[in-house]
Amino acid sequence: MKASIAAALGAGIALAAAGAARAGTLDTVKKNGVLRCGVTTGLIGFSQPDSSGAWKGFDVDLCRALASAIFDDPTKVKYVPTTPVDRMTVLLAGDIDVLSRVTTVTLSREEGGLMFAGVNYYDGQGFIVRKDPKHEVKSALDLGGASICVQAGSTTQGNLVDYFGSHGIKVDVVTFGTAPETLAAYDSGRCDVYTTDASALYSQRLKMKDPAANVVLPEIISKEPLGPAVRKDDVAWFQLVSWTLHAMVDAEELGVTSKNVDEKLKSNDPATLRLLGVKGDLGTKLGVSNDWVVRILKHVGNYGESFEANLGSGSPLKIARGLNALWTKGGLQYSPPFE
Ligand SMILES: N[C@@H](CCC(=O)N[C@@H](CS)C(=O)NCC(=O)O)C(=O)O
Repeated sequence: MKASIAAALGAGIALAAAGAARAGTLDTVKKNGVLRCGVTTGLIGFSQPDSSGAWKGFDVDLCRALASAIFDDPTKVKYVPTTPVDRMTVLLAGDIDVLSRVTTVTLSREEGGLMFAGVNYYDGQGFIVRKDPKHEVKSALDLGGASICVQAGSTTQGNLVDYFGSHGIKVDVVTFGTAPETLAAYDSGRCDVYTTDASALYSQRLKMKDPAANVVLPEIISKEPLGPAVRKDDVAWFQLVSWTLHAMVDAEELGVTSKNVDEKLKSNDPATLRLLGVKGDLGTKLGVSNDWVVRILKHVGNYGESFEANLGSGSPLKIARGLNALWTKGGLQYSPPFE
């Protein structure tokens, strides 16, 4: 091995070790007795408090899964609402332990100090317009001259400029600081169009005066892989968050659910026994108990169960699995092996 390569590798290993030693997020969480999870200010299906004030949703389930793995108690979470503008500052300042809120994985965000632990939802940016029999809009390419409401601090704004700019179409972009303001502006007729991640359009449509009077256009103009983020300085914490996501996906693939997990402890499938910690010591090496995945599955469920309950057939959103189906069913959700 060349000396320069060896030196670079050595430096990398030293840096990783220093990072892991320095941050100790898992120890902080254990000491606090609660996980501080950054969520949205309210987005149905992903993170939204119910009528009793309890946070519910697909991104909330990741917080609950982590709390289950660490404390065997999904309620040991403090939810911290964040906006697209302040979410990264809040994480970098150490005010939350993990950010779990429809945030797109991008290089500049990682360069800015974040590390994404994976992708829990493959999304893309879409448009919603009011149905108008006199002036039917069938495509985003019909939107020349339209005013478009968009929330600041999102990838959405840049994609919009790129898309219409590259098609030589002039539009009027109107920016708002919060989701309720953006939605209210569109719903009251201030804008002709509302744009954000397609999943969020289905969610926000439920809050409109007359949801059925609005239609989502067919174009998806960007890639929005959404995932939980942590600070870049704690590799061990990053791995726990990352493998929590994987555990939920792997459980779905292996057919282990919240309902049958006890039975599956007696399975004769080696991959299932390793995932559930009956064989090996994968959990303790991550800093949690060996039955951490059993805890996640009992309290939260596998990836498919969480998807269906919050976003899919068991929810008001009725979003199809699409790209978020397992890789074995034509989608992109794929867990590396628990070995
Ligand atoms: N995925 C995009 C967009 C995220 C985003 O701004 N989503 C809006 C959709 S409505 C949102 O979550 N708003 C809720 C809030 O601000 O609390 C990003 O990471 O920039």
